[in-house]
Amino acid sequence: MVGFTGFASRRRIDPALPPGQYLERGFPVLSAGPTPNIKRWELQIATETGQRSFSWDDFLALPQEDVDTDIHCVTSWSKLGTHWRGVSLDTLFDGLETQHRFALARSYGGYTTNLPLDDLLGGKAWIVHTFEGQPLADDHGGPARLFVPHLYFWKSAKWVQGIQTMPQNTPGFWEGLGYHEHGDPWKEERYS
Ligand SMILES: Nc1nc2c(c(=O)[nH]1)N[C@H]1C(S)=C(S)[C@@H](COP(=O)(O)O)O[C@H]1N2
Ligand SMILES: [Mo]
Repeated sequence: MVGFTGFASRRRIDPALPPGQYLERGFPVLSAGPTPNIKRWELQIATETGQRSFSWDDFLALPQEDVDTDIHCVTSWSKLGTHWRGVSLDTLFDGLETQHRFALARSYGGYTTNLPLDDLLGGKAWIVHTFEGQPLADDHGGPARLFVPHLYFWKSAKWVQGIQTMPQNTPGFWEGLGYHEHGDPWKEERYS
């Protein structure tokens, strides 16, 4: 029956959609500023005890993982079954000690977002460079973005330049403007 294949019924019955989300088949671009012009890409991972930096070649030489998962934007769209490839944050933090419980990701262009370290480690977050088998497009954060799919997509900083651990949960860009410090889509942690 035609009526049961419509948007509203799909939204009601699809158990993969968190509350208040609708299914998006395209891939909207949401950027708070212009796409930065990155001349020489370098990634820095820093704690209070040490720092690692990776050139593009260093980064690609690390163990790569394929991630098949859903993504959820706080503006209410979700995409199901997306495919990404990149490096786990566990790999990037390997060998760095920290007592800190929080982290701030910062991007080329100045965007920042904060999150508990627990949400970055333990196989939950990556820095990805490939989407659906293609190099990540510039407007989606290419050449590489943070990817934290279990949280709302604003935590997935595009054009990521570095991740720094912090003793306190200092707000990033959207968090400072009233968005939730954590952002779990299943708990609808949209605003603070
Ligand atoms: N550097 C940077 N990263 C960012 C943003 C941004 O404005 N700048 N927007 C965030 C928000 S609010 C969302 S929903 C997603 C959007 O990613 P997309 O444009 O690839 O869909 O990127 C997040 N990462
Ligand atoms: Mo967003």
